[in-house]
Amino acid sequence: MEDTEQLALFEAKIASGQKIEPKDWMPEAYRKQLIRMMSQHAHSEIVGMLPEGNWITRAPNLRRKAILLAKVQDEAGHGLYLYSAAETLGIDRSELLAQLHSGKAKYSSIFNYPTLTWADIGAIGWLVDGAAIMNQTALARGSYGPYSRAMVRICKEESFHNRQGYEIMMHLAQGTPEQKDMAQDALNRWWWPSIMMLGPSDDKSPNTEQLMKWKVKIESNDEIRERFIDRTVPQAEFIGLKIPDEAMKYNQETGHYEHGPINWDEFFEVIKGNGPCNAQRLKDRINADKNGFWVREAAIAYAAKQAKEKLAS
Ligand code: BYC
Repeated sequence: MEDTEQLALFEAKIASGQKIEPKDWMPEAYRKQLIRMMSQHAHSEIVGMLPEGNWITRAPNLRRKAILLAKVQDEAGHGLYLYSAAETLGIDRSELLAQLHSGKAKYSSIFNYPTLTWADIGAIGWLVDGAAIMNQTALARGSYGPYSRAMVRICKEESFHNRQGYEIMMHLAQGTPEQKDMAQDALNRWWWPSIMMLGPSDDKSPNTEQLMKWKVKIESNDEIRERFIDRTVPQAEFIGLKIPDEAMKYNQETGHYEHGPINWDEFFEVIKGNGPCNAQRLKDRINADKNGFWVREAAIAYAAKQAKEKLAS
């Protein structure tokens, strides 16, 4: 078939809500955009393990430690589903990881901020996983089959992460004055980066228009941000914490909260590599990759041995 005919078929499928599957014809730009977005997403999952992993040995009790261990392990699993889903587009995960390690590929801006206290672990679960779910429940309705299906399970796990984070914050907010201050301080530091992680405002987002036409993105960055803020502000009020935005107010007419100006200069600096922890995160990720080499090699050798034995039997 001619490309124009194939393009018409592809567009008709998307318009009728059918999924695009790996063996279906797709425009090269669609494939490239998906690889960009899905690999960034996968990288965010495994880089996101680093700031949380820092607190596994310092969790305040055994129960918290077990929960945090399980959460960090879940993030590795999310990376695994997403790299596998990205590979269906004809790229190898070793190439994707090489792009991450060389600094060519991005990962979420949010993980370039430090986790200074235990309350930061609560703030990440509540705010970062909370923002991620808002985005990912929309992505679960997206047009590329393997990505949208990966999102379904990821969202279920992120909902649990979100609750565990909020529960940490609720506990601290009801604790001693020092604990409440710690929770408020974590909220002060994580609020703005969390609302920025949903991507630049729509007027500064070059990819949104095309991605929405292809139904890869179902909602724009600002639409998702609005939903996240509407859901989160009452949660902060409920546990007696204050959103660090003097301009934040509820608009009775629209039924939405209005926020103060977002520091997009900071966001663009962070995604250029100049955030507080970019260099550290990349260094730690590269080390994790090197230190895990023997594990991957042993796993491949074991799988090959098993396959050989199966053939021989
Ligand atoms: N960080 O045109 P735009 C998690 C880039 S992890 C860095 O709006 P798009 C978790 C963007 O790539 C969840 N870069 O882009 C894990 C583009 O640059 P390039 C992470 C960002 O794609 C462990 C430029 O800015 N979630 O939950 O239409 C522990 C212009 O942006 C960011 C995902 O990755 C950012 N925040 O929309 C705990 C979701 N935002 O590539 C929790 C998947 C924008 O053209 N991704 N940029 O050079 C998406 O949904 C979309 O890619 C975004 C951006 C909404 C993030």
